[in-house]
Amino acid sequence: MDKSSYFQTDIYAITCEALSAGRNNIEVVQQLLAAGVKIVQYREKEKSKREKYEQCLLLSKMCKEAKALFIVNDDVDLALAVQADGVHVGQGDLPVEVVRKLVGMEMLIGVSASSLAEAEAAAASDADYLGVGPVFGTNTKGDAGEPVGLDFLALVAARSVKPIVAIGGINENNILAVRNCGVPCAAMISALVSKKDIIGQVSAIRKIINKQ
Ligand code: 3NM
Repeated sequence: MDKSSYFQTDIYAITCEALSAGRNNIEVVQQLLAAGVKIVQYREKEKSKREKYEQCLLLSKMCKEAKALFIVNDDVDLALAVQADGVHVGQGDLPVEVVRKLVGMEMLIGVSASSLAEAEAAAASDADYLGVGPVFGTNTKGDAGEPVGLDFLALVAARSVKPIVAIGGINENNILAVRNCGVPCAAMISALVSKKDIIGQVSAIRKIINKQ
């Protein structure tokens, strides 16, 4: 599968060990991959670079074996060191054109956008996809800002020639509304990693999507 067609898949899972009900990121990603999730982002705010590196080395290998994309949040050096498929940067990180110079042409670059100006800049940049949010309120990211809402998501989706990943407060109760905005791919942290039965949760979400 061409790398950018992964963003037509339904679920973009993001790690967060602190929300993972006592499990580590490796155990959680094992479950996500067993559930058939095809995009995994490593996002970990509470570990040293060395600890993140050790986890990412293993996760990168696990994702390759499962034919899932492995994307590293923020750390361009970490993404390069573990030969990740992609790196995701926010508005406060290095500019996309600088990231592109560092990672070369092969690696996917995702960039977060929460306003039309940011979405337009991302569209004109070397980014491969846009993360748009927070769509709904979320407790997972303290500085996520006010929700952008579904109308905004639909507007950005209609204008964008690049794939969009919706993020922020998405769960089994609102994922259909997200998809109805023309955005097939939803990023989720708490709605996945905090569940005891991750495989069951992914299958419940997919049942909802497939009933559409
Ligand atoms: N980025 P949950 S919202 C990591 O709006 C992140 O860019 C956001 O976690 C953005 O699925 C967010 O638990 C947190 O709401 C998403």
